[in-house]
Amino acid sequence: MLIKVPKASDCHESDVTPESLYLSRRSVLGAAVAGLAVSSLPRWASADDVARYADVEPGKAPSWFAEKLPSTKWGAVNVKDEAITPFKDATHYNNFYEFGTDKGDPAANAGALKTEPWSVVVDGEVGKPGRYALEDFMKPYQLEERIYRLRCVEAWSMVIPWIGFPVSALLKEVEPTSKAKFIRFETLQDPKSMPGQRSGFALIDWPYVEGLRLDEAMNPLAILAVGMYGRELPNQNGAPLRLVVPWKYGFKSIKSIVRISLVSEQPKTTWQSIASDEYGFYANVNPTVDHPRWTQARERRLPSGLFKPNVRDTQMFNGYSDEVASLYTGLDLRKNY
Ligand SMILES: Nc1nc2c(c(=O)[nH]1)N[C@H]1C(S)=C(S)[C@@H](COP(=O)(O)O)O[C@H]1N2
Ligand SMILES: [Mo]
Repeated sequence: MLIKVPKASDCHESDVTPESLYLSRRSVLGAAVAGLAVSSLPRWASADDVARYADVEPGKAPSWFAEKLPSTKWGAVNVKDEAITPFKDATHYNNFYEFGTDKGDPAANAGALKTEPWSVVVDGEVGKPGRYALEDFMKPYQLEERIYRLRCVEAWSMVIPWIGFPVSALLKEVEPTSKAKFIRFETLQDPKSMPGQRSGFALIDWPYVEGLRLDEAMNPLAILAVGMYGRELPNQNGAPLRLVVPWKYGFKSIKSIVRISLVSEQPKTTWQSIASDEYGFYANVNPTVDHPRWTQARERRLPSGLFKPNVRDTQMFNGYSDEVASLYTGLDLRKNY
């Protein structure tokens, strides 16, 4: 990716929101106070959540989304002691090359993306292939909130509260055959609404493609997200359906998915095809394997100013070693980056 990395300084902890701050926010009551449309807040939202989501712009969630919002608060694994990234940063500092290569381009341009109606094709090595309208595709799944770190290969990171369901639940539903070894995802291709796909910037061979080994996809941390910050996904974050694999660099978390295929061969993925010496198929977050052009030992946790950079050490598997390290026993992570 085409980036400048500010010089990393020592890690400091100012980005951890003190417990006392959350406690003092308990007095904040009612969604209206926060300017949030009541309908866009999850049922479980507490006064704390109202404060935490204070800058969230209300969405226009389709009815199936509101009906499926989780009734219990947290999923199994969450970032507990790190502040959630403000909604404004999470929605205005994006990588979504279909809408342009600048960080502000997706927010500026993704409004043109039509996410309703939306259909998803499931094909390949599955017992139950099909093309589904999104609301039908979603029927079997219970939504839950997962607060995950997101670490971009460009050495910045965020903490985002997603709403989604495990990829494993999808796999159970579509019944992979014994030949299925990988799962492949494809983003919408629509040059009419995606200026990046019609520009002369022909680095990417559209559509954007990503993939996982089947056992990685089965890991409970891997989710398909349909929402964030208590509302449906903003277009620039990959509406209406995206992958989130928090132990891997952000480019694995493919946005605006229209096709999910179970395949026997390792798929050719977008960034690996562009520069295989810089971006691998695995793309596990690994502070000990540097990108050829910059270190991966540290990261800027957004928001982070040029004059007051918020830098922290990058963790192996982005802090999810307990959950995922066993997927890679015996694999040389230096070769399989
Ligand atoms: N289709 C598509 N998916 C994509 C990208 C993209 O350019 N196109 N960028 C990836 C990269 S590099 C990152 S870091 C994350 C960013 O997700 P966010 O904007 O929601 O933070 O999306 C990933 N998914
Ligand atoms: Mo990224």
